[in-house]
Amino acid sequence: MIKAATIAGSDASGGAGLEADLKTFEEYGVYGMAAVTLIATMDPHNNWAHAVFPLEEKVLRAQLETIFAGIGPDAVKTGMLGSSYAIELAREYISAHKNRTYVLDPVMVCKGAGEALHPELNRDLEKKLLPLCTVVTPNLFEAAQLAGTDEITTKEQMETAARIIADKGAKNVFIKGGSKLAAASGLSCASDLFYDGTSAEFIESPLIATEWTHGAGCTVAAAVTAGLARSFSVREAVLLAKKFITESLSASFQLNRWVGPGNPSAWRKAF
Ligand code: PXL
Repeated sequence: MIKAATIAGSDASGGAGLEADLKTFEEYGVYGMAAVTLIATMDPHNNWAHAVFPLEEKVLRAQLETIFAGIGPDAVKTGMLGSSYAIELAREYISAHKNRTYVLDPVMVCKGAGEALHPELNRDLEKKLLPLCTVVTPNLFEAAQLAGTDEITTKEQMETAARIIADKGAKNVFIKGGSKLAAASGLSCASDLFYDGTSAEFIESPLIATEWTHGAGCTVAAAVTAGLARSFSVREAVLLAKKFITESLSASFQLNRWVGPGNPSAWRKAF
């Protein structure tokens, strides 16, 4: 059995975080494991305000022992880490793992825009995890943070950021421009950028008109992870992940008045 692990936060609403990762792994026929870094909750009595409850360092270490020493994943993904000890533990276990296929989803924000959740951790993540990863999957906000550039609103700026991020140690960079880039630069398609350290390639899909995109970033990165676990090349894994998220978002739905996720099972009908 092919196995993948996610080191990520739990999203109690089920659409993002490790819940999205495990659903996606399952769709790829990959056995999923999870080390929970924190639990994110949303308050229905206070306009869906987010709260984050980190798990203790020893609880995270015990889970990583289970997964890495006890089993051994074919690929690993990190999502929301939320503390400097979670970043350090991820570095320790991933760098010691002999089969190091690692997707770094540098989760800094929940909604793909706005203020970084833990700005003080961004540098730590860049120093300790970026040089370890097979591919990093930032959205536009995270790409600008990692590259140290101004806000990214054009394809040219995306390409510049990808080159800077690769220079900082990432072997491959996949920037999720998606609907945000389309809105910022008036495009009619969802454009993402794949950069393999040598050449940059825009990967485009029709823009899906939905506001229910919760968890889309996590799902894309999890799909890349599962593809790599199945021994696809990085480019193949990225191309398939793009198809996967397009189907998922085509079947997105509203959960309540605040939030709605994609549906990762939608590709069963499409392929
Ligand atoms: O979509 C980013 C994200 C990642 N991880 C967790 C989250 C969210 C957004 O809500 O809750 C646990």
